[in-house]
Amino acid sequence: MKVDIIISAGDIKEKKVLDKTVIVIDMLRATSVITTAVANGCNEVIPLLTIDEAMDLVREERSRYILGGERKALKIEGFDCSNSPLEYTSQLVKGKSIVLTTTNGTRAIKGCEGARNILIAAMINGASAAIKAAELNNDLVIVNAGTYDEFSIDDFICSGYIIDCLKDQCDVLLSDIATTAHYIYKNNEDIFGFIKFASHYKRIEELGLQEDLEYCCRKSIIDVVPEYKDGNIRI
Ligand code: 3SL
Ligand code: MG
Repeated sequence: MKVDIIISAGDIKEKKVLDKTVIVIDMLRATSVITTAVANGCNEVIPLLTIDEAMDLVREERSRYILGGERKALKIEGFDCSNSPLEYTSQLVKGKSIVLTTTNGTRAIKGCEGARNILIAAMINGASAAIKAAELNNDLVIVNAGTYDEFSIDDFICSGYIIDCLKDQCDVLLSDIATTAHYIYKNNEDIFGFIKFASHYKRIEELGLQEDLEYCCRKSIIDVVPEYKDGNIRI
């Protein structure tokens, strides 16, 4: 299986993802939110690009939905939840549809339309995402959401972790960037220690969200792998 990496939502090219398996990563924090919400029993997550689209969708049946997401890492006015995975408890999300709009993560997911399978992953479900990708037995592109169209250390090292898990499952042919991500991970397996260098880590820390950072760095504590298909994310 060939494995490649795209470094930000702004770098996705249709021909690179077409008919491939894609794993989308925004470990800080959108794909950690989605994985947690799905594992905690929500019906679906609907990723949308804009606040207006999200508001319009929930207007008629407000109680069916949880509106979640962020702009500049902060909760959006009129929304129920911000983009903290710890808010998406089973008590809150069970049986609900979550409408999510975030700066980079939801854009990365929607940007991969055209891929054969679009898996959602983070550190917290990395091993299961690798197993699922191996089962799909198709060339793999790991799409990093990145931060404001720039390379992001956090998503890159998470890619390295998933590649490491994938190597236990099947033979892989890594592109140069995938080899680099794996090398970085093997030399920095303490994710929490390493992502301190990421600019987005500093932003989340400034907001006092230390618990989010610790949670998002945990390895493979969840075994579900959400998949985006026809506008919805489900198991
Ligand atoms: O950019 C995104 O999609 C978010 O995950 C960023 S934040 O961590 O919520 O600020
Ligand atoms: Mg991010």
